[in-house]
Amino acid sequence: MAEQLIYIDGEFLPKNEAKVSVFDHGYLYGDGVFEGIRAYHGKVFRLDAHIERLYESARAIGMTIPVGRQEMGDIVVESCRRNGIANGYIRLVVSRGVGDLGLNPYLCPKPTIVCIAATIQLYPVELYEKGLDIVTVATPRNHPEALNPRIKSLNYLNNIMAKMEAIRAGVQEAVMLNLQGFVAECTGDNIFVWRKGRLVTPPSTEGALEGITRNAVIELARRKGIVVAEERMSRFDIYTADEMFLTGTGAELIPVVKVDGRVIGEGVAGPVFKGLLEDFKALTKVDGAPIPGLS
Ligand code: PXG
Repeated sequence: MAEQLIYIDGEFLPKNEAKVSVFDHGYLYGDGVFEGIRAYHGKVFRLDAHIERLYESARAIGMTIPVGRQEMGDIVVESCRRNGIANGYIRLVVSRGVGDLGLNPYLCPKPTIVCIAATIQLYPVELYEKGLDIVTVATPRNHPEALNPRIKSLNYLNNIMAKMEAIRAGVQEAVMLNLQGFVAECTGDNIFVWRKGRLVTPPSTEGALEGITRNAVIELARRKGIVVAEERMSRFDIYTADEMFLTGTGAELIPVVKVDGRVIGEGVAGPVFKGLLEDFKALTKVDGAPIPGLS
């Protein structure tokens, strides 16, 4: 395959030349926002929703992205086209840009835009069949009035600390609670449980990112007549669930079969999960912004 080309501020550069300044506040302070996006079958899945969330995150941190939404969408599609990515993962990053060594973002004249079109494998492939064994961790999700989890910011330390706890405990993923002790989300995934005939997921006000995969799953479930509730959830609701699964652009849909040593449901990927996974796969075939020459 030809050398990977990375978009940086208006140019496509070969991978080994694609570099950002050490004075960029994305690097110095984690000051910036990003999106993780997937392409399936030559189409960028839910591109408009990702662009919308990126601009909302930017507004929330008081950063004006120097290109319009249409152009940003074109950057994503063109990054896929140039790299021959029909099925893959796109990382779109807008950082505060180059400034000096002080925190002050107003001294950064222009945000830096980077787009990487590549591939990703978040969890080992066999776990998509077998299901994850996960734990609740002590690190709480960020308080919304400190750094709102609805902002997809470059500041992932909160989630990274939680992920480290999970890995040190010998599992792949962490259930994160909010400061009130209610279930928020995992480190890079939203949480769903199937319990007493309803599909339940925490609302974004409990400390969850409003995931694009999550929203797609909610739509698909409702379309087939499943009752979906966005509802405050405690660990009790997880331990007593009939099924559990996670959703995210990186993870896609993955079953969870054990939490904190409790077997969830029958301890295998359940029928509600399997049905929704089929529907999700079908959706990725038809939904998305076409990549010229690849769709
Ligand atoms: N919560 C958090 C904290 C996330 O970071 C999600 C939920 C799911 O949202 P989407 O819109 O993707 O359905 C995310 C997304 C990675 C990786 O490299 C993480 C995400 C996406 C892609 C890759 O770990 N997280």
